Amino acid sequence: MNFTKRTEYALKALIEIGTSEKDVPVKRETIANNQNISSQFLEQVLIPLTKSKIIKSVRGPGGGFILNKKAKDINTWQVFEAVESTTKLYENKSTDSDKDDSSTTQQIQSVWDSIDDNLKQTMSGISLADVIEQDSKKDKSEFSSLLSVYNPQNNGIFQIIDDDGKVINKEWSLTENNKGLVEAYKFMQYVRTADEMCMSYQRQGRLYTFPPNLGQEAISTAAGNVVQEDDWLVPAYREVAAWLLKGAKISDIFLLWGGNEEGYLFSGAKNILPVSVPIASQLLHATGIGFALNYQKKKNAVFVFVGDGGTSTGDFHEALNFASVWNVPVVFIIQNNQYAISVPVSKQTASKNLAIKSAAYGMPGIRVDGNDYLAMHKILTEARSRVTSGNGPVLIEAVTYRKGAHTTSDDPTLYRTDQEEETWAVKDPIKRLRTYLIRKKLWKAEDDKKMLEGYQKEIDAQFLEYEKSPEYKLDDVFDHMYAQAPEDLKNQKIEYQKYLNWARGTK
Ligand SMILES: Cc1ncc(C[n+]2csc(CCOP(=O)(O)OP(=O)(O)O)c2C)c(N)n1
Ligand SMILES: [Mg+2]
Repeated sequence: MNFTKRTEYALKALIEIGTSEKDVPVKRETIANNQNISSQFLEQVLIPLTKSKIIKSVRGPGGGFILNKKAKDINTWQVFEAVESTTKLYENKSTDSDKDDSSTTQQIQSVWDSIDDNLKQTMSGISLADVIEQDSKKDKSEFSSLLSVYNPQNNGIFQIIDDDGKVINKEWSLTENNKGLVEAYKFMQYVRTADEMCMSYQRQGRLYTFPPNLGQEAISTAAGNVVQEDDWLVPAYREVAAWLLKGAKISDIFLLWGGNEEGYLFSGAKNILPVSVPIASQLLHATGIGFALNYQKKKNAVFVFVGDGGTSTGDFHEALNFASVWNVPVVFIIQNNQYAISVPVSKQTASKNLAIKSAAYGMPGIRVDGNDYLAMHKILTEARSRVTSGNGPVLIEAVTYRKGAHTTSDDPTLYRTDQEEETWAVKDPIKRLRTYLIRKKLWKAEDDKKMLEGYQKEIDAQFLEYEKSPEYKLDDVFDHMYAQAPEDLKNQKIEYQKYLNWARGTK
């Protein structure tokens, strides 16, 4: 038995007994599963642990033993030290019988002295209970079973309701109750109303730009409802519902697309990052936050968004690679809305689908119908449960369709057909959930009108309020990038000032 194996066996044996509530000896078979029962094991592992008072009594070779203290009070350094130093003592004794005990002890002492103090401290900080917990980690979520049915290798896609809102998949338990589904429907309608109004404000020159969420509301509403207060939300730029449900205010969204960086702060929301326009850069931040959560031993998740186009970036590869290597609690959500501006997903990748990319990184991946709120809520709930139990990251490809333009600067009629838009119109996420609720008598068709009118009034009142907020300073836009602004930037600032004077009707 070599140096590390001895400690490993000792730890395994202690873990076994540590998981038992009662003061019973570890079973003979348990030890047998870990090593060959032998007098060597008794001498090199069990007796040293008895001498160091970690074990109270040993019942014959491999016959079991009883711990002296509770497992949580024993640290791994104590086990290491007990097993290794005492074993050395035995080995030296048998090979060099002339040496007396005191010189052997001194020799051993000098070995311990040379061991790096930092290592010793780290190992002393890890209790056996931590090791036991890590050892007993299991995926208690249904994620793995879902994965075995909807394997991206077979191009499977997880759905609960069809395009007509009928349940087509009864075998999976629902994670959202009726009340939750009605609230989700209302909220998706609220977000769509805000979305349409932002497009209109931009056309009136009251916002600078806007990337519409139209058609993708189920994904971010589900994410916003699954993300917990202490979880982290790492946005791209097309998931307004999730930001609002995390605690952002609609005024933040107006500020943001009105060009005021104050909007990026999402000041009322806990554990959220700013919107990220540099494609896929946010994925690296998510992996870093996941690493920090593990380091701090926190049991929270990170939810991060990226588009189908974002999967072609180097950042996507780097973030997913290290997320898996470091076993971080991150749920990567690809909103596959079929386009990156005008580039269709067929020109984005030669892979069978986007979820399958997870295989290369050693993490599970699954395709989900992103226009099916019930399926999205289910998969994100299971994913959260899985990652927060220490099982590493997951990749979710939410298949959807960007019904609107890329942003207010884009014209999709130049690169896609009416026929394609009509095919996707029947899959609209709000329409589907609405039909489901009406069929189940949880919603009445006639209740929409009043609700939508109320939302319009509310949003407009908030927009008028936002328009009263002080304008950002021109210096904020130009003055913080360089200590000495280059000439072209100085000229841009002058030009921009002229434009603002013209726009405001002043000279
Ligand atoms: C690093 C980087 N390169 C290019 C751009 C310009 N750009 C803005 S959005 C976009 C397309 C992104 O498509 P996708 O990832 O599918 O997200 P979607 O807009 O469809 O939600 C591009 C290329 C950018 N913002 N950042
Ligand atoms: Mg896209």
